[in-house]
Amino acid sequence: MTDTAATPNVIRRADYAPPAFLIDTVDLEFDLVPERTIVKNTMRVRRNPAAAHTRDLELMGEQLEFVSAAIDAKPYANVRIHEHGITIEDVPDSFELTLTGACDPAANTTLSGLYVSSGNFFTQCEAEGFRRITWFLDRPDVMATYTVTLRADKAAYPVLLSNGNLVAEGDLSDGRHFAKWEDPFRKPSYLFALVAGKLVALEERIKTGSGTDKLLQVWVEPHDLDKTRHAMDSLIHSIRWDEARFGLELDLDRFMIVAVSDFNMGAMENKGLNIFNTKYVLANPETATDTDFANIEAVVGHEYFHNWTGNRVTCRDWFQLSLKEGLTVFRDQEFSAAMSGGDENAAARATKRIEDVRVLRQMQFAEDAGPMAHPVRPESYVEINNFYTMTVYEKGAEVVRMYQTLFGRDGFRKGMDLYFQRHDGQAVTCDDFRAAMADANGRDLAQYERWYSQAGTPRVRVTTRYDEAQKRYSVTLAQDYGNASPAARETQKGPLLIPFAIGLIGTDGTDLPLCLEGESAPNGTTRVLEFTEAQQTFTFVDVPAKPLPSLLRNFSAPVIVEYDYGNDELAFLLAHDSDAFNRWEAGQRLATRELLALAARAAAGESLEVNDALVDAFGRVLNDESLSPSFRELALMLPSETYLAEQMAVSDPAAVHAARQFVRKQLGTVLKADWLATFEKHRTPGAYEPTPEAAGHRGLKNLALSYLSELDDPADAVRLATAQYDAANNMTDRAAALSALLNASAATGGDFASRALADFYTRFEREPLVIDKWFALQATQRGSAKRPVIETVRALMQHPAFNLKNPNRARSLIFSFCAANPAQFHAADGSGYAFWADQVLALDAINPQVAARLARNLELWRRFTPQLREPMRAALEKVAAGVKSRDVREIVEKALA
Ligand code: B3K
Ligand code: ZN
Repeated sequence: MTDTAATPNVIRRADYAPPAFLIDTVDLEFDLVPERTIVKNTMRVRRNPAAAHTRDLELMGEQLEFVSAAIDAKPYANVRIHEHGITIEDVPDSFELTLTGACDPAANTTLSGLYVSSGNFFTQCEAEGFRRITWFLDRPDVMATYTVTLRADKAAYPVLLSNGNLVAEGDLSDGRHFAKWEDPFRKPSYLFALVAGKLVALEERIKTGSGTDKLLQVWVEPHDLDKTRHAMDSLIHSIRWDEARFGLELDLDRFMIVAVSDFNMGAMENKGLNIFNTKYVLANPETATDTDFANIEAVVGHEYFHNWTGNRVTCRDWFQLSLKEGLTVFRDQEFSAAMSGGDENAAARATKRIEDVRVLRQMQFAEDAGPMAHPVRPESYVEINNFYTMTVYEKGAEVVRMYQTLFGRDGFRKGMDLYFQRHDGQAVTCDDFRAAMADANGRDLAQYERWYSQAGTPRVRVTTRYDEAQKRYSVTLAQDYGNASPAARETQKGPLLIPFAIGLIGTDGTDLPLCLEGESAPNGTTRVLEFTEAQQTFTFVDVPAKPLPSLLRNFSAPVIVEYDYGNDELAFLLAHDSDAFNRWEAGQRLATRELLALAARAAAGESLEVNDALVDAFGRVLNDESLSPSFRELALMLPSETYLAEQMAVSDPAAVHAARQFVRKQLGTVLKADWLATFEKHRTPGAYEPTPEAAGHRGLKNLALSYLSELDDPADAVRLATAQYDAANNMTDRAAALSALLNASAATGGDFASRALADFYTRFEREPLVIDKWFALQATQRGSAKRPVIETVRALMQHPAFNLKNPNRARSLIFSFCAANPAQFHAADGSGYAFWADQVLALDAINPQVAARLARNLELWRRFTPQLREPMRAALEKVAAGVKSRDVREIVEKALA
């Protein structure tokens, strides 16, 4: 069933060779039956003039039953079927090949290839799922035009969809019907899709910039039609934004989004037929939180933007994955910033930036520190699905963003225009993208290649010197890779081109005009220094008094900055920096420093006491009405336990938890009156609106509630949360209230949550995405010595609504506990790790891609305290001994190596 391989084969970028054959057209005919679907695949094949001659044609295929083969319509017997596909021996230079085979979608629990979910058919082909549907040159540099005919029982599958345009449909005998689709654009096989089943659509017709009519559809199961409006609006906004910002127009007459509840990831950009996890489509105020609404907008945008960055111009090979993913993440980040008002409003823009950087630092920096560390353009892989990573996506987006930081929006646009002018319709490389940026801007970007080829998180150490007599201020930057993991160190060759944005703040808190040595006049108050050497000094002249540096403004490069700020300086930056990102950053540095000091004391069994400077600084932010609510929410959120544990020389989750809870309780207690006032002030009465402003008020109000739930006497929090739970007209408030009740219960040993928890379940029993939240809230609750959360999780695994085969449900309970509840997961008795090993192995037999994600949860095991390291290693070894899939094997073998 699964991808077994005793010795995994390593695929290397250096071994790339063009395909021996090309396939120009593909004609697919499907007879859709859950247990045995017949696929007839007719291809025009020819030898590739750009490749060495081979006698045989090798096509990939997996889990397929062979039925027949024909060349130029005559049966052909010289074929060999094997584990990895089919060999068609001794073929002519140019021919029509017809292969007929069968697959079993009903038994396909991997959710790769053709599968059944809730009685409907769906496909997922990226990266290598097409070969589970039919034999093919299943690699992205083989691009063909597709015609697809779908035949199925009409009552069971009234809707039949594929890529492109519907060109024919009609009834057949025996209650069956058919639909024929043609996609006018050449595409790689990973962008193929079909959907068949009982679905309904929200439809909208729009005109795009050139005046062309387009049909937009969001397809869902009938009971979900009331949750499609936001996805449709997000799609329309995406189409408008891509026209305005990049001059890119929708190229098909019809664009479809389909929601499916069994899906391995977020969504998939199949040409004209995007398939989405329901989580990133379905929303109404009762079922979806503000975060869900924002995520839907971002993912709809992301997949839509792929139509140009990924589909029109695609990847030559999978090592180039960041060519489409990094670029498209950057595009969706810019889109979300614009939608939150960020094009006019710097504070709104900073909020989005802060959220993105938090994810990058917590997740991607951690990836860089472990055995899976790899460059944005990896050099090798065993299973490509393991390389849809934070590095390829999020660091990749930073690498794209830095072009814009260096060349400005206009220069970046010129580069994009040249990229499409040169490469539309092609399968290309990261080097091609860099060349377009370089040529459009008249720059040599040879050194910039290192951002693609070097792994690890760069560290920039900053020292400054003020020369009172000369009024000169010099800033010395030194770059290296700090304590990079061995996997990262192997790839490092030399210094990077780092765009380092800097400002200088005067004693009155305002920005100084900046004049670098050699310049005749000051130019702006933020400068992007091009830092290219291992060490470099930049000198500012005419600096009237010793300034305070604001470093790496707006996080202008994905690096760690080390500079010895004093606590008072950080408080000053938090109060005054004109760069909103760095205001937030100053608060985080202050909090991180304090929390790490407290964690060290907690680990040593010493008493804890919070520094007044931190409480004062947080109190000022809380009451600073000049700051937007969403910025205050972010600034008042302490760094996560996971992030803090990663900052320790030796990670100690229990000590981090003790320190962070202690500070939360102190902040809750000392600022109690302010939290209560904030809670009242930021209520959003009236009809729910998912706007960024309203979401900002709710976010700050609910943060106040969460701090209040930490108090020794949580009566206020319990009263407010209970009332909010009962009166809520939206999921954001209802879930936040339930979370506060769970927290107050854990903090005090009381039982304030059980009524609401039971109510929540019965109220939303028919809404799977809400029941996912019900599982996740319980899996991430604090728990206590009396009732460790693992017991709750084990009990919930027996709940009738739990289902390991549904990835969303597995993530809501198992992943939430293992990845989002570090203090409980890393219990000293190793019970969390034993649970993890059992679940990885159980999932491995069902769905290797999902199992491999969970498997990554222990990869940083060597960085933990010795007491935890041993049970972690034992759990990893247990998985290594029982693993079946190549996916999970690659992860655990790298972790143990
Ligand atoms: N391109 C898909 C991801 C496919 C993952 C395959 N394991 C979604 C996206 O990034 O838009
Ligand atoms: Zn993507």
